[in-house]
Amino acid sequence: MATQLKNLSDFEMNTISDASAMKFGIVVAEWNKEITESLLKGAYQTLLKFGALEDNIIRKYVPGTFELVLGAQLIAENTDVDAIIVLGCVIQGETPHFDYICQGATQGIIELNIKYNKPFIFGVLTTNTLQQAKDRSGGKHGNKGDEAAFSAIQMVAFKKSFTKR
Ligand code: DLZ
Repeated sequence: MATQLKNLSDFEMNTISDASAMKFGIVVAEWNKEITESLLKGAYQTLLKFGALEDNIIRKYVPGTFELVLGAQLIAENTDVDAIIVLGCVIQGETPHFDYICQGATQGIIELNIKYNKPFIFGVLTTNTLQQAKDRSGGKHGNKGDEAAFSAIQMVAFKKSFTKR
């Protein structure tokens, strides 16, 4: 689990599928925008690096991580994307608010995966400090946005591998 052991941007080049025929949605929380814009940059550039076309990537913003679930559901219902990546950053404060937002977002994303039978990828940083978030959004531990994009490509390829002939 600990990210000290793994850089979030590390991957085996030859294990990632070609994304040129895939369509993606990305929902970005505006809370902690400095961090979430870096997550978006990582995710977007990684999708392009593996062949995704700019015209096949939809980006939408919501106010905070709590709204990511509805944002992702609305993309699923109104577009034909193959996968949706949600990007957010929740930083521990003085009250239990952190736990409620994280619990709501995680449970909501799990339910969307099952309801729509398509990948909804959890690219949300949940950290104790702003520095930990910086370290994981293009800093010394890599970029969770990159990791979310790899996972989206791999899950779309996984789903397509079951297509009936
Ligand atoms: C209210 C709130 C707080 C305290 N902290 C964060 C945070 O660290 N990261 C984040 O993405 N959003 C936070 N929010 C906003 C909630 O996600 C949500 O937008 C509001 O509670 C309105 O529903």
